[in-house]
Amino acid sequence: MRDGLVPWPDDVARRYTEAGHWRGQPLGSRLWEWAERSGADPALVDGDVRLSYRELAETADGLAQRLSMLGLRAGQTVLVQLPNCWELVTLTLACFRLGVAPLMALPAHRGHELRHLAALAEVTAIAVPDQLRGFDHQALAHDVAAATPSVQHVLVVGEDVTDGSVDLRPLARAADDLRAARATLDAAAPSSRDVAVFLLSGGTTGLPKLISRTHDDYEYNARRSAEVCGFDASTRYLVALPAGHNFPLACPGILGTFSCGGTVVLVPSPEPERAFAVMAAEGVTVTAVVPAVAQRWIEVVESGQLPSPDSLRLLQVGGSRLVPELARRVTPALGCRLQQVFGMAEGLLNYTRLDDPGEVVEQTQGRPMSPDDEVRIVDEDGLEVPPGASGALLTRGPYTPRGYYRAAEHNERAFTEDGWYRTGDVVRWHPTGNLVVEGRDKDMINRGGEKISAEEVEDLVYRVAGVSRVAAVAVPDPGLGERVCVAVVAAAGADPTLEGIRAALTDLDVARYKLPEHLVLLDELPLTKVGKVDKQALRDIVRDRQQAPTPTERTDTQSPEPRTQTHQGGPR
Ligand code: OOB
Repeated sequence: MRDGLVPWPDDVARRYTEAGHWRGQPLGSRLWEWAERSGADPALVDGDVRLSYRELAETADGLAQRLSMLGLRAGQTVLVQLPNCWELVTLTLACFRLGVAPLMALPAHRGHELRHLAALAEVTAIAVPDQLRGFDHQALAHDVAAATPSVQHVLVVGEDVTDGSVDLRPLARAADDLRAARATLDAAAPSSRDVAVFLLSGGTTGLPKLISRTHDDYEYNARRSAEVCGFDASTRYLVALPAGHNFPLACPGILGTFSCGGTVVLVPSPEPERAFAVMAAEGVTVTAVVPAVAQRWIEVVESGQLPSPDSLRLLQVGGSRLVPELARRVTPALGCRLQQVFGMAEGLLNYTRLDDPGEVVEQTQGRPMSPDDEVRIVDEDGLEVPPGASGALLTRGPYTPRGYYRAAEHNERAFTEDGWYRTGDVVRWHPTGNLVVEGRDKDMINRGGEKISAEEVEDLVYRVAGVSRVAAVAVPDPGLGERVCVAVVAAAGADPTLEGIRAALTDLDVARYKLPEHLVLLDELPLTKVGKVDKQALRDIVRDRQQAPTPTERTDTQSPEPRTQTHQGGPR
């Protein structure tokens, strides 16, 4: 087993196996079970590329064989930063076959994030597109490779594969000798207790943590999700969110759809024009989105810009809080059922069920999917709160790992001694036995489902000239739920501006979604009695500032520079 992994205790693992949750089988061998069951049925659609189950298995085997000729071995890791494309799916499956773990970065990540991930996991290869939305990922991947001694290959998907990169596409085709390739891969199959995939934590401290998901636990994650969500061979699932995120990957997502013989359809983004056209053309029946996307889709239909997607039966919404008012509009506008999903890359998944009454689907975030998910809601002293009261959510279960990868110190805080994961979410039980997410006690900003660690933003802004002290908090936003606000105490004589801070962070090669969108200049930060920044008091100050007229509108100001600044025209 890899060093830095925190396994489940043996007796617990035995229990999960006896219960049938864990099958003792690597995900790569499931691939061939699927192919034998659904052979000629369509498995994957990406534009003009269509792969049947048999073709998918053969392509993954061929790719696995060629990656192994490049030197990739079981126990290694590949940093994967690909957009939604068939190559991402086949590469993931090829890695499963080899026992190589794909580490799922997001297309929005830049050098700051990728360098950290590549070093932490000591990745052997990096897989990127040549270009994406005008950004040169290939050049960035080579920069990261140069800074990371373990990296041996940059694998590139695209037309413009430069010298020194490996063109991935020609590798992703069936092996010349199908049987031999399959037999060799079967013989070297990884243990089901090994890491299948690394997911990223939203992170509350510094840079993202790595979540190791084993073949056993992730296979169960996808298969049980598919059961709860009523997936079957007629399911046509649209991947609209970034495919490396847990939600579209395995909740039930791509792997859950494969587990029951349905079809996975890929689009590059949830942008409605394209997504709706593909849904119509491919007869998509289910998809997963974040609330900000659900809102946009509802609006384009309600305003008559686009007809509602006819074939859609189920819309899964999760990743951040869905307000009941928006939840109520889903079915009338989109003509499909709503399912709320409260999940996390760390494991625990809660779903409203398909036969739940409207009230439950609109007002709660569902209940755990597994009979062996354990949930506790506790107060500040770690004691269970009375039924219906809100408190901090702790969880353990058959697909919630007992620790982050290579993060011993952090694990002491994030997990209790007896293995409960402190989710950082504040929840309560609804009388119907479902969970309601009330808020969180973790220092994180949830920007339309994209999780941003306040501490990471603070660490970065501290590096900007003219900043003496900084604290990052979320400010409410009607579209995205939250945006990043930084409160800054300027250094003597300095006059930091929002645009200056954004430019400095861009120079540090930080993903764009983390750039602060509001700045509040203060003479001092509010502190708690023990001298820590009082984030609650700070949120109140920020809210009051935003409600007050801006200094430029005031007549009594001496300051030529507004004290509260908001970024205009940023990405939605
Ligand atoms: C999903 O996973 P992550 O790892 O990006 O983020 C997890 C965190 C949760 O701890 C919670 O704070 C928040 O995102 N969250 C929600 C929510 N779903 C997630 N907050 C309120 N309401 C919800 N429905 O976001 C994720 C993973 C798998 C499936 C769905 C979402």
